Amino acid sequence: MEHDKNQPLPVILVTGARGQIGTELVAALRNVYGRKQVVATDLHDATTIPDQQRPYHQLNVLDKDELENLIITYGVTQIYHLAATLSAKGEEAPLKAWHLNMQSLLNILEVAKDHKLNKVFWPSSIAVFGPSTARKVSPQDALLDPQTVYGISKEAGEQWCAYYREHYGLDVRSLRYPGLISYSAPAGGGTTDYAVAIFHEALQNGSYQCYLNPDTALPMMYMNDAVRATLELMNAPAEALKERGAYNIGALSFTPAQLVTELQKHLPGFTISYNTDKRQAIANSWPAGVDDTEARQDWNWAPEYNLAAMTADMLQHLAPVYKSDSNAATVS
Ligand code: VAH
Repeated sequence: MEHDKNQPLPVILVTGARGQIGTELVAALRNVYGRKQVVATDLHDATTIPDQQRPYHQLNVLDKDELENLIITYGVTQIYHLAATLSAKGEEAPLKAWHLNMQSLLNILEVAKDHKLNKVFWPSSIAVFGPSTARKVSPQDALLDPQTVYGISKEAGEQWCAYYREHYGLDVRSLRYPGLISYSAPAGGGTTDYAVAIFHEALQNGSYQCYLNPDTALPMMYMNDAVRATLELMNAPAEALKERGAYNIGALSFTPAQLVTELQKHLPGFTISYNTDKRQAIANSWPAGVDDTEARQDWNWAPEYNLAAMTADMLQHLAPVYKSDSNAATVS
């Protein structure tokens, strides 16, 4: 994607910039608009950030005054608000997760309204779905009946984003991300994290113990597709976007057993074992896949990575990381 030279360059603030999505989204945004146009923020101390990853500011998204100060200082015109507590970690401290996920979003929506920002992106999740579509394919207009605090916060967040769009004319856009798989940053506290950890464990130890049953199908997506979907949604003409809530977007649906079979094509000696934990109940409440017809119709969404392509790309990037490790498996 390229910036339309007839448009002024945006100044984009990203929260949660050091997270799994943020790490890649910041890089993609800087590639399109230039490094200095993207202000990365997260909880990490700024002294730990290398120069080539600046501008960076330490920011607690619950600190509305500091958020507003950064918006004024940099002349921010867009916000990508990624900071949140994910599904599994959220169940360990429900009210803390609710407070972080909701108050941070309300802070973002308020300052975006007050400073008349052009656009806001906020990720929802397939975690908004629950028993009414559990283990099936969730349509865009399915009943939202989340069973986790994270999912409840995403359902409420979708409603708040629609409220600010309808009452204040704020251009807030959102995607219901499936489980995301990437090599550049670890997943952080989600139920789908196994699909990232399995690659690291396969290369480092040649084996992995999966906390979900082998036949638990979940909607998944390679991060390259998720980042492209985000940029394409944010650059779509506003009048094309007909959904009041967040858009379903789909790419893959696979079980741990199917991922293992694909991995073993490259790592024949890789072995798997299964020992389910509380995350199985969360996965059981989620759909096996999503229907993303509306995203394909409204803004031409189309995934590019299937399971084979994702697995090959993950191993190509991660194998060198573990190559020096004597126990590491060799990728065929
Ligand atoms: C989680 N990775 O597992 C996130 C995601 C659909 C799952 O929202 O909580």
